[in-house]
Amino acid sequence: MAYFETVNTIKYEGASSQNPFAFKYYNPEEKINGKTMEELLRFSVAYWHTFTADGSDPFGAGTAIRPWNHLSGLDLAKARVEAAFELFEKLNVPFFAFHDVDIAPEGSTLKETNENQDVIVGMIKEYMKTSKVKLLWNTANMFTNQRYVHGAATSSNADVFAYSAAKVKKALEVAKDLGAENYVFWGGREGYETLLNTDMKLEQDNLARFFHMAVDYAKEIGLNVPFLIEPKPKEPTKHQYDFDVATGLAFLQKYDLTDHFKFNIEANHATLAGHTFEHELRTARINGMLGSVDANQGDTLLGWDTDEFPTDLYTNTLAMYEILKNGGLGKGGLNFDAKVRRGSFDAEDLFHAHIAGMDAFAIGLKVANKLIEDKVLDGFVEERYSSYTSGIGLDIVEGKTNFRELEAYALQLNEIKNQSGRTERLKGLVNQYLLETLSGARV
Ligand code: XUL
Ligand code: CO
Repeated sequence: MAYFETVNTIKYEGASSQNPFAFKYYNPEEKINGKTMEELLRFSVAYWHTFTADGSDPFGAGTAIRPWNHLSGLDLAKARVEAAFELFEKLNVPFFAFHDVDIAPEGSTLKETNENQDVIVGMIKEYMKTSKVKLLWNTANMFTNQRYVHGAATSSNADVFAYSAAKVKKALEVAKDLGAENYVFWGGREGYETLLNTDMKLEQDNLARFFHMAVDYAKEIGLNVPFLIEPKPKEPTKHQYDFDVATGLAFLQKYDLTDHFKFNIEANHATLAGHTFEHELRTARINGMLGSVDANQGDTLLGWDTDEFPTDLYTNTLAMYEILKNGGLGKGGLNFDAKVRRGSFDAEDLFHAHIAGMDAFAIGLKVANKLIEDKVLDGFVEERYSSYTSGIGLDIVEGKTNFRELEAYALQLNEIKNQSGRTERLKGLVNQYLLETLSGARV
């Protein structure tokens, strides 16, 4: 049975196409520096937003019209798998990602929940035998159920810690079974509401203990994939422990976990933390910790995680700039942790949304690649820091000087001459590259 009957396979038709169900810029086979767009962008569909969510928000009921709405329980879960593989194929995406509870309903006991998982994982495995789509990552949802009211691995209740361990144990087995490329930890409730009732040190020590146990178990079952921490500053907690990349990195360093973990960086989480998306990507990149990306965007007028499809060309360009500078995403990908707006309730909107996001990232890739090829920013940055390539600057970076020598040097300086940072000139150049790449004037 077809769930999306009105939509055929989405093909690349080029920028002049007027077909709403065609890619205008994303051409999976087009090569950029020897690699195809498909290999460089590694797009992934988020199961939870696309198949499980119903368009409800804290103020209103679900609006999404989906061909599986009349079903429930395991029948619903099975229909979603069928629909998912139809959509993956029609969009020609190479990856998908899910939480345990997205794919199968929770039972009344942990044992029953695991049995439900087994049924659906078995079905997904069958589909994966004949489909090219792979699992970018899976994760355990340890935030929706009431039991996580005080957190999961950072709960004040040791029974919840144990239950959470059982959930991640199962999810790691699923990752192994389905050949996942990564495993993600998003600590939605690993934080606090008020310090008045919180033993912050014990909670953070316990989180580290939990991660070490996960590393040990993965080793035991032969699951050799990067573990990814997904930082977010808040929501649903007031303060989430892995606030941003810098905070997460300090945590991983303190608890000797850097060998096993990298970061899954989400654009909307970056902006909630008061950073740009590219800041978080850069912080991870320069520390060798960029693992994967949750591709979406927020809204500057809204102070929460709106998870919109990433259509902002400027931001996507700067994001792709960091990703290319990183030498790509390795085993990571661009996972659309993004949902159609509540008013976009038709099933076909799922296609429009992904097409818009994929095209927008393809543009970002092309522009970023040109900026790098022409050394537009690199050339400027190199020149800007050239004082560190000779004389006193070289002594500083080579660790060959000290305060006494630097004072002697400063005392004989008659004048300090700075150079303009040229912010506006560079912003203008990025715009020029964007427009010229889009119009085909710069190829
Ligand atoms: C929540 C969020 C999650 C993670 C996976 O803000 O981003 O969906 O990506 O748990
Ligand atoms: Co996310």
